[in-house]
Amino acid sequence: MLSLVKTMRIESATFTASAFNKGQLPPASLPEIAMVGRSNVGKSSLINRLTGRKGLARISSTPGKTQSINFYLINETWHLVDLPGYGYARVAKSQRASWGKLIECYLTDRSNLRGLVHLVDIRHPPMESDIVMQDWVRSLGISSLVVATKLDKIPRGKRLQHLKIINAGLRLTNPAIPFSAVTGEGLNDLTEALSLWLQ
Ligand SMILES: Nc1nc2c(ncn2[C@@H]2O[C@H](COP(=O)(O)OP(=O)(O)O)[C@@H](O)[C@H]2O)c(=O)[nH]1
Ligand SMILES: [Mg+2]
Repeated sequence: MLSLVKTMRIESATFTASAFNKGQLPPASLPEIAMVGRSNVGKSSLINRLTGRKGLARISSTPGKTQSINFYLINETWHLVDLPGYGYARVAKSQRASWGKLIECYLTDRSNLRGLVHLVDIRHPPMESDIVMQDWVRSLGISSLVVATKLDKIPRGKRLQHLKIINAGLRLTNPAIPFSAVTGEGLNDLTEALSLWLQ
């Protein structure tokens, strides 16, 4: 089907700010699209693939590294926002609580938030923390979509089955977008969805 949406081209992408607490959040003046998901699910990799800038967001093999909310200015007009990973057990409890609080602050009180991309790993059924996050986002009335990451790690013949489990587990009405930061599969569907939010 011919798409009616003119998919955005990302001409420029620059890191603008990190916020470790509510007071450090930049003014809510530009439209924002945020990424949320468990530690290590592939948020930074998705941001780098989406923007075509390999080193823009730090990719870490050590889960639980990103403690801040990171803001990236796209095309001088909107912010892509990388939220701290949730659900990683091996960090200090006090630290975990403060990340939770920061995500909560952001998601409950950000007037310029146009949409939230919720990332889950296509290899596994949604975890309890993913289900809680999805239900909470829905209850807040935030526009959201789910991206199933690391598509390249699942053989083609098994992908549909994995997606079904994710769609059912999170009780999605709009199915998850399968995505690979390695191959770029799913990138067009994702950018099209983001373009709609930014219109
Ligand atoms: N094969 C594969 N690996 C990925 C993909 N996305 C992320 N990874 C890997 O998963 C790990 C965590 O990625 P990262 O983007 O830092 O996750 P974050 O903690 O959610 O920001 C890194 O080792 C990445 O190279 C993907 O689409 N395919
Ligand atoms: Mg990251």
